Amino acid sequence: MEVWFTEEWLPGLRISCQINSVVTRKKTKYQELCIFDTVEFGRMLVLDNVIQTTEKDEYIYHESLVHVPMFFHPHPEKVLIIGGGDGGSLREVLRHKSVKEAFMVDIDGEVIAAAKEHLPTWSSGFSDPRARLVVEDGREFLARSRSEYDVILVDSTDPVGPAEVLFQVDFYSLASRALKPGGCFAAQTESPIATPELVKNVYHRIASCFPVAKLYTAPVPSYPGGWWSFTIATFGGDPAEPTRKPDADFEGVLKYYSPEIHRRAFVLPPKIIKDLGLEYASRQYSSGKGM
Ligand code: AG3
Repeated sequence: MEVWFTEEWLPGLRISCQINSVVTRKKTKYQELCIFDTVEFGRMLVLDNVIQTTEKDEYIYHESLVHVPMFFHPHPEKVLIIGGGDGGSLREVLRHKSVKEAFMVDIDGEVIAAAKEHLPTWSSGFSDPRARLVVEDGREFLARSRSEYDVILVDSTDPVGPAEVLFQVDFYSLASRALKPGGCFAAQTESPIATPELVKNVYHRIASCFPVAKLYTAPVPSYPGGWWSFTIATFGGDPAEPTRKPDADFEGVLKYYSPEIHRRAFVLPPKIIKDLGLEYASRQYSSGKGM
């Protein structure tokens, strides 16, 4: 008998994946957690029926979310990840040898426990002495921080349920206050194809709290529309231009990120620039300066 998992991407559009086995399935205090072994995407984490991360394409998402801000920052030492309980973002952060402490604050300790047990590819950083795992509401954690972090990353679920607060202006202004001068912020900001209105609103909320905010994208085949956005925000400088390259200060081999991909991730097609109201991006075109 064939078993399939289906996520509703949009009313009228679903994605289905055939499952080889159900690794675990439980109701946590916050959400329903499932880990499947799928035929095409390999191991997959699903929360409340929404695909969070898959073995096949997680490197594209995590390397994009993490390395664009981390290679923009000249010397990131103290990093905060909000969400990201599977560990994929933490794993990537810890590859930067400059990092002395990396906090991962997830509201759901059962996601962290399940990742430790069943998602070893993602959670390999949990045992690193620089890792600080905290089970708490990310907004509350942030509200206590002032000028503390070099980089803050938001690796959240979609803006429904527990993650809704992580998409509000109030949260972005707490993030801007929690960064050191010269710090930078990046968040996953949903699908420019499936939910452009949402991406537009979220981008502009972030942009209202920082002097510089830019949208960048990457293909993530298991997420709605297959194309995903991220927003990076800084207090100055152009985040599309990395200040460092992967070198001796970086551990291991990259699968998606390169300095070239970094710059190109910011190049957006005219329709997205217009639909999302990203005037800065068309100015870049018309000035003839490219990226
Ligand atoms: N966080 C982003 C997941 C969003 C997926 N949305 C969807 N499938 N509708 C993923 C966490 C990975 N560390």
